Amino acid sequence: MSALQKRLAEIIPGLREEVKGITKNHGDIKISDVTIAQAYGGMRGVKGMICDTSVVNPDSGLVIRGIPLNELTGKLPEEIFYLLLTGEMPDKTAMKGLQKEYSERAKVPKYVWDVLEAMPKDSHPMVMLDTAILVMEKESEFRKEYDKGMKKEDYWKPTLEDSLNILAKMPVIAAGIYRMRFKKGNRIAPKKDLDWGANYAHMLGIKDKSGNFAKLCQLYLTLHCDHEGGNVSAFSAHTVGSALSDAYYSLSAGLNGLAGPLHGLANQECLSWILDVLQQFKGVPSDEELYKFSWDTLNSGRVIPGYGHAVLRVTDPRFTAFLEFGKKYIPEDPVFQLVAKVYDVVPKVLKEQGKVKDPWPNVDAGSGALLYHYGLTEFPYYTVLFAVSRAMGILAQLVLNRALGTPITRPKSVSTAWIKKQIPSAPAPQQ
Ligand code: CMX
Repeated sequence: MSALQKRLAEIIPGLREEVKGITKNHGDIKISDVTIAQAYGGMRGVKGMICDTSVVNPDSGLVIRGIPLNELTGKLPEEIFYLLLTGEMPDKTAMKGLQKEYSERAKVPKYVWDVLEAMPKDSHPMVMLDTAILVMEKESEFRKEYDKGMKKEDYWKPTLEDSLNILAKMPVIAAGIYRMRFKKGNRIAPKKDLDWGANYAHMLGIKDKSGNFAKLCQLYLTLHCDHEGGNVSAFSAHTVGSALSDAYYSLSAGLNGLAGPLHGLANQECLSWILDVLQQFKGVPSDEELYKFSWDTLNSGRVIPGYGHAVLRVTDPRFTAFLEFGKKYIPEDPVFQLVAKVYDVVPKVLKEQGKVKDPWPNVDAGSGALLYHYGLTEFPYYTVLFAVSRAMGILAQLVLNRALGTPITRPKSVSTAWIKKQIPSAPAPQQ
């Protein structure tokens, strides 16, 4: 048993006791009210589920296990996955153990490549990634053990096995998709001595003598790892997983949600918008030109991708981390310069329009420009990078939910006819 499995086996009984005690002794305490507007409005702000891996504070952004994101930007994704699961940073032995697990489990079954190669040549890279994960479902240790009659308190163990198997293979599959879909040549095999993020950069085959692309990959994988439990991808995976569908079904479902333009696909949309601006103005426009272009986007009924958030009400610290990376490594790049300029102009435009609750940039506003600089110019691929990282949070949440025996998700829906009955009738007009 590796250090991670061992540590979880030590922690989980205490977590179960804690949750049992809270629900038994304080289960009646009310934590949320729901208005009609919230019921029609995507349940925004309704507190109705638990997620211990991370919290998103409207006024400061992502906090992972009590640590603000800006204190974690230098960490390796392996450390982050350990932290998400256990609430602790791994020591050297635990880290090495996890890296060894990834390395031993990285071999992708041949049928995955056969399926990917049989897909239409113009399939979206996210469709390819989600298909690859789903087609591997037959490998699920959870399903095998469940079919054998495993005890409920053991559910988390094969779920962790499935999660490690998926995470080990994901960069290999994701890089393979990049090379296949964009005709970059043969797949590149992983190297045993590289960490998870550096290996992904290596397998993508992006030429970069400076080594900064590998640093960007590490940062990218760390920043996108988790964003509490209610976002579309995490919540979809949670709901599917709550039916005891295994990690392959759950993650694939969650990532299908990530592929939506209002969620993870916004990074591809965002770069496309930035490049449109550059093309229209034949370079970085003036503030006035950008101001007008932004208003034109809004007036044509479209959103400005990369701006706004369902929970955040400040600049996303993940955007800040990317901005700092750009300022340090590629300050002269015109696409990056435009991203920085958009940050000066667009919040003003969105505030003037007065509709958005959060006029500030989210994670997707800056990441594409950095990838583009290093030669990863195929922006339909960007959400795949997001997905490889977000798999860590989704799978960590699934393991913990299995450990706690979280029941099947089943909120109550109501009809508009029922809603109308809740509305007090207006007093009769006075004669
Ligand atoms: N540009 C233009 N209009 C925007 C906007 C933007 N960037 N962000 C929000 N709005 C609009 C909404 O469409 C909504 O308009 P209607 O009232 O006409 O429907 C209004 O402002 C109020 O929306 P909100 O309460 O501020 O935002 P929501 O919680 O409904 O939506 C989000 C959040 C992210 C979907 C939205 O801000 C958006 O569409 N942003 C652009 C896409 C994007 O960057 N998505 C990535 C988010 C991060 C991620 O999950 O990956």
